[in-house]
Amino acid sequence: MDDCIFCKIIAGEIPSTQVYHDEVVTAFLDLTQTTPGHTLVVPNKHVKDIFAYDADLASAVFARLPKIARAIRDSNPDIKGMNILNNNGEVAYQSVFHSHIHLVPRYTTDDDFG
Ligand code: DGP
Repeated sequence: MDDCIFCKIIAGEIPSTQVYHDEVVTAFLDLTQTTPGHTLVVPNKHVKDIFAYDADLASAVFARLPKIARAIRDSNPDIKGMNILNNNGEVAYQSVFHSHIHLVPRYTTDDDFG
């Protein structure tokens, strides 16, 4: 998609801090860094949202999450957990309309912990 910011990131036309890439997904740091290490896992194929996935793409994308999540966790001993989130549609707070899964590392030092 010509005007899709995530397609441009995947193509290397816009810089990002990439943490993982293979033939199915690209993972890069979210600009907003809700917590340090906040990562987006994005299908290389442009799909708007979860409603546009077929079963094969869903299997391929979601099967990669544990490996990427472990790599993020293992990068920092202070990461003790992780929120995994996926927004679909404007009413669900999706703001970039190329499907993506948020991996948000959680720390015992997070402000709201405890
Ligand atoms: P969502 O609201 O679920 O659609 O999340 C979109 C996320 O994308 C949001 O947390 C910020 C992030 N984002 C938007 N533009 C860029 C960008 O150009 N680069 C990176 N790395 N992240 C972006």
